[in-house]
Amino acid sequence: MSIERTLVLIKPDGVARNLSGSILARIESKGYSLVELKKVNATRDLLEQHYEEHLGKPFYEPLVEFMLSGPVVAAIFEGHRVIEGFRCLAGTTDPTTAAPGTIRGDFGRDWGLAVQQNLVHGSDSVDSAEREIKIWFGA
Ligand code: DAT
Ligand code: MG
Repeated sequence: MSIERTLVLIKPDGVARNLSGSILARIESKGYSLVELKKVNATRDLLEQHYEEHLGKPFYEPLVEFMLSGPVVAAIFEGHRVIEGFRCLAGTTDPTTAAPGTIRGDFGRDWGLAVQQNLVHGSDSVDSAEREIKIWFGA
């Protein structure tokens, strides 16, 4: 068994469209356990830490602005292989082509903006999960 924890964010588009409950229900239905949950207005400083790997990319500034545009829901989920499992449930980055049945594929699409508004974030490795959980929830 490899019990992991992952950071899940419901981005401002998901919160504004009242999809938080539906998204959290899908994660719980797959069998992962909710450890922590909060609604937050992120600060630029927090987002710059969270997205440091994307600094300098063309979508970086629109991404940070989008994440500042409204509250997000931050959650920690736990379970065996939850990092990979949640990313699979979320679907690929571009919501237009994310597979039907995934969160992004079912609820999202490309709105023609500078950044993909794709409803959710999930950590992509054990190291990122540990780093991101500290950023959003503290040690
Ligand atoms: P993911 O969220 O699937 O892990 P990522 O870490 O590569 O994707 O990028 C972070 C976010 O930045 C992503 O959820 C949406 C936005 N983004 C990524 N690539 C993009 C692109 N080519 N054009 C516009 N927005 C993009
Ligand atoms: Mg990522």
